[in-house]
Amino acid sequence: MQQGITLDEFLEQHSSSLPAGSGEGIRGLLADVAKACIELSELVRRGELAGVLGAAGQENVQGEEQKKLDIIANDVFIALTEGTGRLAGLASEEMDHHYPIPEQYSRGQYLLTFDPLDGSSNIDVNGATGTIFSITEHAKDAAPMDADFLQSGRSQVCAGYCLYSSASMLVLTLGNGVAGFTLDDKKAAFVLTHPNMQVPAATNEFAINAAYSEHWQAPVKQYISECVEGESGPIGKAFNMRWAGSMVGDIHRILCRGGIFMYPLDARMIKSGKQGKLRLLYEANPMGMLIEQAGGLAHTGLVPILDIEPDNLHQRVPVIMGSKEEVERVVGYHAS
Ligand code: AHM
Ligand code: MG
Repeated sequence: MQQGITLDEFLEQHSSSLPAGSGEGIRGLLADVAKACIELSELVRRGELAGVLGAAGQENVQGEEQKKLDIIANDVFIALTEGTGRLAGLASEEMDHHYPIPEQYSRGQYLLTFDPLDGSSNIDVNGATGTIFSITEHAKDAAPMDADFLQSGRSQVCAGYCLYSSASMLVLTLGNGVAGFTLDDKKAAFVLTHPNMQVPAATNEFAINAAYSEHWQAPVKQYISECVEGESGPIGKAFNMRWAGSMVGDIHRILCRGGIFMYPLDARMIKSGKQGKLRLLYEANPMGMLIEQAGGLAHTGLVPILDIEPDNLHQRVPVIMGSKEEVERVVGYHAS
């Protein structure tokens, strides 16, 4: 892969990685997604100057408080994709049901599922945030229903995220490795800076919100206490801990230097009938595809994330992903 080429040039060179006949449509769609990410990057950077900070004063379908930027980000994505003829529909964390393409526009053959602004509790404190997206095919002529979005992670044609941080970066997989592009603000274009991103198999860095440790289940309690025991413990390594408060921030670090990220099932979730915190379609599947494509593993503790057959648009799952050796260790603790 040639560093310094733009996302458009990269997509032109790599369209053979995409399913036969889908090259043009996917390239156009990814260009639309990139445009939306550039618009959001500008808004995030301007922050209070753009009047985008703070709460929106309403909740999403999952009862979570929405920030102004959650809603703005959702609207930007819809506005830049609905009239292109490339999408059959969109679904996001911020909408109760999928968004059908309005009748005045032609319908395309792809479905876009996305988390418009991940890590939204970081917005008001200038922390890392991001947009996560996943593209699947809609192989029917009829307009999609919610049920058409319920495709397993293995069906994703491509997936990625845009990180809004000290630099904005778009990280993408077309199912043939992972490439990272840095936003050149001056050119308003993403430029390939991180070809062939790989998650090292070994790591000594974990990411988990340790404030919930009293609620964790036995395998996670065991694993983290062994990490904290360091060199004298059973793993025999001194560990470091990081928690960005934004999955995009944490997964980006893991794609750059390795690590294990966990948002496990815990006793509070079980009590309230939830199967996890992170959403399968908007967060776990796209990030799982990126991590697997970079040589890592993405698991719930019981099954590989990408093998799950979704049963609900807003389904939540436990998430354990990153460097292979440590994910295998935690999965092993679940098995025993
Ligand atoms: P969001 O999509 O509503 O922002 O929620 C998902 C985020 C993840 O990015 C992050 O890993 C996690 O929630 C942080 O949760 P917590 O505040 O419990 O640590
Ligand atoms: Mg999120």
